[in-house]
Amino acid sequence: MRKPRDDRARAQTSPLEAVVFDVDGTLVDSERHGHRVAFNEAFAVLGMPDRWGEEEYGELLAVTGGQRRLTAYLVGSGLSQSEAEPLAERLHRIKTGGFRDMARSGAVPLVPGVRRLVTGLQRWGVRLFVATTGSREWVEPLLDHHFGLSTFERVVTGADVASLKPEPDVYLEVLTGAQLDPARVVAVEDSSNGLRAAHGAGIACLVVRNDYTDPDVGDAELVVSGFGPHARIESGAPAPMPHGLVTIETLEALVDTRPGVNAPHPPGRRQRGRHRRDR
Ligand code: XBP
Ligand code: MG
Repeated sequence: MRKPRDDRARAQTSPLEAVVFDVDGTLVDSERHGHRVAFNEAFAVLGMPDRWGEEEYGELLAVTGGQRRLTAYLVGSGLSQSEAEPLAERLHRIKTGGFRDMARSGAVPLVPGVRRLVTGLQRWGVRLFVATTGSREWVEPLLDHHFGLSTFERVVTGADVASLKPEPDVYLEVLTGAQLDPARVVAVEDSSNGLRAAHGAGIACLVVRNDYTDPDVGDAELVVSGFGPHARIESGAPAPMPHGLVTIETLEALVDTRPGVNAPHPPGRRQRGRHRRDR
């Protein structure tokens, strides 16, 4: 693998200006033994018999945002919307406090190999951002514990936008806030909701699969089995992965296949084909 040259030189010559990382399932392995446990503990605190099993939780993840997930589950369990919403809010407040404590204590592990990629990108001078559906109350202590908050130029969470993934709002907020050209940005995600959000903002997307990743991610510029070493390309354009590692070279290869035109387009509708390179 190439040795880092002068960061400024590389950042200026690289087609990759910024990388936007999703949190749950991408930076951290947080759902099965983290959020799901915190939700079950919140049910117990309120004396409710509900417990989300590992398989059931994988299906519930189709709804992004813990409070929305709880509301949808409670309505699905027979409560009216007006009964479900306040209960979901109470449960989510308890859950968020519990997960924040887990995050602070180091009980939520990194996804294997992601630290190497983050520090490598940092060394090359690539700007780093976070775009998550999760709640700032636990997102910040979690990122601080693992990376130090200063690693990311901006952290956009679910509370900062009107609509959650798969809507593109969190990614659009990163782009506009940092005045980034989507053609020079790559998103790193683990779910079809995240993939659709990135594409809705006109950003190329690398999906790193985990055991909760749903099958509908074939639209991603690249799908890999992990960050490596020994990770495999599962679908998408061939991209360099030296020693089975996702590196800056892997991500640089994706900025040339961004979906559609430069400007972000309405969520859900993607123009296919290569984008105009008006640089
Ligand atoms: C995944 C989510 C979040 C978490 C739970 O977020 O949908 O809702 O499951 O966190 P990401 P909250 O975009 O990082 O994959 O309870 O705070 O929502
Ligand atoms: Mg995720």
